[in-house]
Amino acid sequence: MLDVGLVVAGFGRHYIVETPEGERLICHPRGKKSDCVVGDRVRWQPAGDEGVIEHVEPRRNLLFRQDEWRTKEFAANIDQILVVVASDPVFSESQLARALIAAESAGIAARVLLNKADLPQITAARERLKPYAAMGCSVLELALKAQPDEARRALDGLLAGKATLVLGPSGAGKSTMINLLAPNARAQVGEISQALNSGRHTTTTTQWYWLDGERSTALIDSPGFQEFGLRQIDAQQLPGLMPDLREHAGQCKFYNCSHQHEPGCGVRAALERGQVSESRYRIYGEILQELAQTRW
Ligand SMILES: Nc1nc2c(ncn2[C@@H]2O[C@H](COP(=O)(O)OP(=O)(O)O)[C@@H](O)[C@H]2O)c(=O)[nH]1
Ligand SMILES: [Mg+2]
Ligand SMILES: [Zn+2]
Repeated sequence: MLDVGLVVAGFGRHYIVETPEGERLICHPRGKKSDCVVGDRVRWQPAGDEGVIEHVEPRRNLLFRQDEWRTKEFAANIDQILVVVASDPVFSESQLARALIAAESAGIAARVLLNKADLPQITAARERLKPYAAMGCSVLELALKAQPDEARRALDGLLAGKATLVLGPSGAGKSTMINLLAPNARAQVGEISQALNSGRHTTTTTQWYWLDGERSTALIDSPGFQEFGLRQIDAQQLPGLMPDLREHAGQCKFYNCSHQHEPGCGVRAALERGQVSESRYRIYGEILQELAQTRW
């Protein structure tokens, strides 16, 4: 009988696997293939001080991004995604939209945390997020650093008992949130990760943090928000993954309407009535064009 474990970090072909008892050790996949991601449940067996991963259990879900050249996984088996953006620095709406489309495509619930509510730029940021709230996406406004107690109270219930993948641009407040909710975060990354990380160019990799002693609530911090390729998505599926467009696509004259130039388009009619935002429609067009490009 092989031991079970949870992949809590990955560094190339080195993975950190956590045992049910909470111990962490370095594991390597058997053979050439290296197909584990953080959040995977694996079967492994000891090999000296380290371990060999023999088998990856079937995944409940997998969030990934794909550009023209490669696929990059964020994490597997997650309960929800929290996209953290801030009033300052100004966030890219395109990246936000892409993250939500990827979540929808993977069947994972997503919500938005708008951080730095204490800054005057909050008014403009709130305005930019209105179409998201209007299409049913939950937008939570907080000040993780300026009002940490209030932030903690707001987040505790949303996160309890779940594994939440935290995504967002640099400077939004992801580390602030992890340090607020997992005060021993640095210790959890631990010496193993630090050793594996030293000498590498990138110090940012996906990390799994437990927020409670019972190890029932987790935050997963993952880089890669900046280049959110969606090449895995079929162009025809795209409107169905954008709730505000989807709502009006049923009114189109043509069942395979691309909502670009066709007559009798329900989405463009909604755009004209102001029920679909200009920016969302523009982002849709940009992604559609990307997906229509031939692959090599
Ligand atoms: N004004 C303000 N600054 C914040 C708040 N939360 C975080 N910051 C600051 O924003 C900067 C970036 O935060 P950090 O957590 O490192 O962002 P990350 O790159 O997403 O991990 C830091 O200087 C934080 O102190 C907040 O609620 N209000
Ligand atoms: Mg950070
Ligand atoms: Zn249409």
